[in-house]
Amino acid sequence: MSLYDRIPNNVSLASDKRLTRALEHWQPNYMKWWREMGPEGFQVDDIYLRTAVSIEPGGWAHFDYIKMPDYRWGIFLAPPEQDRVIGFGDQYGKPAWQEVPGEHRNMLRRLVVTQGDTEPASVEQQRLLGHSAPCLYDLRNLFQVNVEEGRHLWAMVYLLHSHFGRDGREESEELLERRSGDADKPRILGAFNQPIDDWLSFYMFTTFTDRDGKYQLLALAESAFDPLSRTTRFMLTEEGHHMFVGETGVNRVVQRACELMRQTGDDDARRQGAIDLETIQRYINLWFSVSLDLFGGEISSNAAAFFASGLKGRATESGYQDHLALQGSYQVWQPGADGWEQKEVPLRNAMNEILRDSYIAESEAVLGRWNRTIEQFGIPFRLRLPDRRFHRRIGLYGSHHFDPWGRPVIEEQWNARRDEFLPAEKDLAYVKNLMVAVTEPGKIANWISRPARGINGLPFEFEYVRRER
Ligand code: BYC
Ligand code: FE
Ligand code: FE
Repeated sequence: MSLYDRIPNNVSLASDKRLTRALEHWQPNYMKWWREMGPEGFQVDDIYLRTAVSIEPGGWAHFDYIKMPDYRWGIFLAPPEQDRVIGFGDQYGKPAWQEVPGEHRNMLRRLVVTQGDTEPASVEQQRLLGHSAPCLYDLRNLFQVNVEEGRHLWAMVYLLHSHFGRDGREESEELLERRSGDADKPRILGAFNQPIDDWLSFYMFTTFTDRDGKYQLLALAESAFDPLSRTTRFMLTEEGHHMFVGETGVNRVVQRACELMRQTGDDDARRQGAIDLETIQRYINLWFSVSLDLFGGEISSNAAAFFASGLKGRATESGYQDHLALQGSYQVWQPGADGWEQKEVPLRNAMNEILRDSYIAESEAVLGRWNRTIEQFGIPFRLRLPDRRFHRRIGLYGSHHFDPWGRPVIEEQWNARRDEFLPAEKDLAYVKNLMVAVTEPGKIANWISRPARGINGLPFEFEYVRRER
């Protein structure tokens, strides 16, 4: 099979010789990376996966058993919008660009590379989880997320190869060379170097970190660079499933803890082999805070430049009145003459914070749904999001300590109370200890509830992963 038969696409790959040649060179390196750094131990098994084979509504939901290395990583752009114009910034109202303007080339390449880098990073972070899946349904969902993140890498590499020439080809190779958590060649952004060693971390990551992905993609979908806008719009259609896996995953862990506490009358969920709500709270504190860092600094001249030049907008620009954002200002809590105070920041410099606000609002809604589950069991405990200042490394709050309510704490207090706020060694060890693979169809580990329904209308008992014996 020729390359363009193997790569489902709507970018006329068959007639684009230059792009085909570039991808032909890159693809074997990608496969080498996938075998080395992709899901360990499951490369020869049959997985019931969904493959996007076209952008038509039906072409999307093609389900079949497939071995992961045979997955058809495709290149898809959302359909072109006729006469699309730039929706914000200094070029507001002018025609969107089909090519990269020379003066924005470096900034744009950096955005594409940063976005692209997160995709393989997440696959690397999750590569050992298959060995401890609570059931075949979750195992399959992990792999579905992994192959789609692989496809997201293809999406960014497509942009690099078709619009950034030799630099783009070099960057594409480097995307396969950096490694999550590596001391010498780490991934670019903080959260993508954080280990994901247990399934609760995986559900937290797909709830909170994939949701950063959603908001960053929404902001890039506004881009004046039309190929980036169309690529990210198609990626967004996949993000929904990743966040679903995360949110329902955490919800099932919460549900199981409540169920066991109610059934046995024992308030100590751990004694029943579940994950206690306090530990779940500490995991939320960790993953929400590292994901908040992904929005960058509160006051950012980079963000202002991205906005001014039309490279990156706000999530859903059409929801705003003023697309120039030259006039207004934004209140940011920052160090002043007499300690911390609210101070105004020119709107364009606050774009990271504005995007973070939309993200926090949506995350609150997720917490509301988890709390409804707890409420249904009549248990008074409530989960909550930590304050945005808590446990930050990037931005204004990164060099200070705050408790989960956002109150400043001195270093000494922070050290004394750290294990109350964030997963402690003994929490991680407890959770890790629960992580034992359950591979029999229809069975599930004790610490998590069954999902409400299976995949593609199939029952929970379906054999979503068939191990090669
Ligand atoms: N870690 O002006 P500032 C996804 C750097 S997730 C390390 O405040 P800026 C996915 C920054 O680079 C979505 N470094 O920030 C999810 C800058 O460095 P320089 C990924 C950081 O530039 C799950 C300096 O600090 N997409 O898709 O406005 C699974 C000052 O920066 C971090 C994108 O990120 C950090 N957290 O914003 C799979 C979209 N934050 O210039 C996939 C593309 C900041 O001093 N990227 N720095 O060397 C961007 O839009 C921007 O690069 C950022 C940073 C929003 C990330
Ligand atoms: Fe992604
Ligand atoms: Fe994702």
